[in-house]
Amino acid sequence: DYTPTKDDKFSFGLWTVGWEGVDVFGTAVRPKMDPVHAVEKLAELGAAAVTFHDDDVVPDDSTRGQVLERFSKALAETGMAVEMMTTNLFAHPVFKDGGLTANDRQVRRYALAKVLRNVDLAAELGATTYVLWGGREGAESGGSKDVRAALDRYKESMDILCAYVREQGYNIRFAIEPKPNEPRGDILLPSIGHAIAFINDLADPELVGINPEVGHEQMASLNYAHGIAQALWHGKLYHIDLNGQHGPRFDQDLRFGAGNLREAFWTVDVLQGSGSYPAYDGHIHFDYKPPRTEDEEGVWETARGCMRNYLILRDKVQAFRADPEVAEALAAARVAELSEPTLAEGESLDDLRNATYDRDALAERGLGFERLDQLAMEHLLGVR
Ligand code: GLT
Ligand code: MN
Ligand code: MN
Ligand code: MN
Repeated sequence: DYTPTKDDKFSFGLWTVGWEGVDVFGTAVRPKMDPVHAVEKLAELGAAAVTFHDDDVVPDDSTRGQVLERFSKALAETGMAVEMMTTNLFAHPVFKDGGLTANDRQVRRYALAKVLRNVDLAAELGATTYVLWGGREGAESGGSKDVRAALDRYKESMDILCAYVREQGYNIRFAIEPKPNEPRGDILLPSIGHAIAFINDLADPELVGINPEVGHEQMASLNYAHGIAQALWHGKLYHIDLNGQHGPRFDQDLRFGAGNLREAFWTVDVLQGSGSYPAYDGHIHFDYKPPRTEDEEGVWETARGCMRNYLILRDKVQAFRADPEVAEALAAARVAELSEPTLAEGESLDDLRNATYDRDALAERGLGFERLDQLAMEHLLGVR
């Protein structure tokens, strides 16, 4: 009946259900939510873990210890884990030109110190992933940001953070979250591909992967399911932010399954291990915003919806993959043939060059992709 349990490994950012609804055009529509209440409620709904920014939970003042104690007690009582933590390097005005890549060196030093302090907290709470979303790392105009210098500074910080985690012996990996724009006009590391290329130039690339968000890739008209498949291929999918988005427009952060439902289906297919590839085994993490129209009951409805939609889609994907007619259509579409090396073992380039190819006959063959896609659609529509 699509009721989640802890084995499903669902996880929520505390800033998601806790979003008060402040947007560019309006003030808060919901009161502040006590993080302890959010943990209790999410546990009751079947989630296994929460994630948060330092500022979502722990104030930067003398009450820090006390607040943490109360929060840890709630985690223990509900059996909820903290699987990921992150740093708020975007809300305070000090970060108006970014954190780790701000032009102002003092701001960069402050930002790095803020991350370091919370990496300690993440280790203490048992989080194994530390996310860096650089929403303010970017520019609105051409001359204001020396992109190559900014990347030098980004790398400098990541190298310092990796060395620190090694030194302390923490069981933590970093995950960079790409986004093309919003709040900055143009954000650095705007897509999955940009981020992976950057990571490969770090001193300790093994410690750094990515945390791609559905809507962020779709804002750039990119295919999320393809994006995470490539990230898995590189061994870089360290974490995920699932949500919903209606194509390229402002960041909607809808609940998972809303917006581009077909891409949600293929996303779950990739995460479940499509074809011969292994499944993603991290937490199924939701990063969305309950729309401003909702009161608290509506907020829990959206949280329930994220998990139910994942479970329903998981069912649909499994049924699709188990359907004999789908197996036939896959064979007709030569999908498995793509796993055969183009040059067989022992073959020379001359074998390849000297073979005869009946170009017209090859060109004539249809691929039958539409039949395969129609079958997927019918599973998704619930008529198969
Ligand atoms: C912010 C952003 C998200 C990021 C969060 C992590 S913060 O809500 O919109 O996409 O994942 O820093
Ligand atoms: Mn996100
Ligand atoms: Mn988003
Ligand atoms: Mn968001």
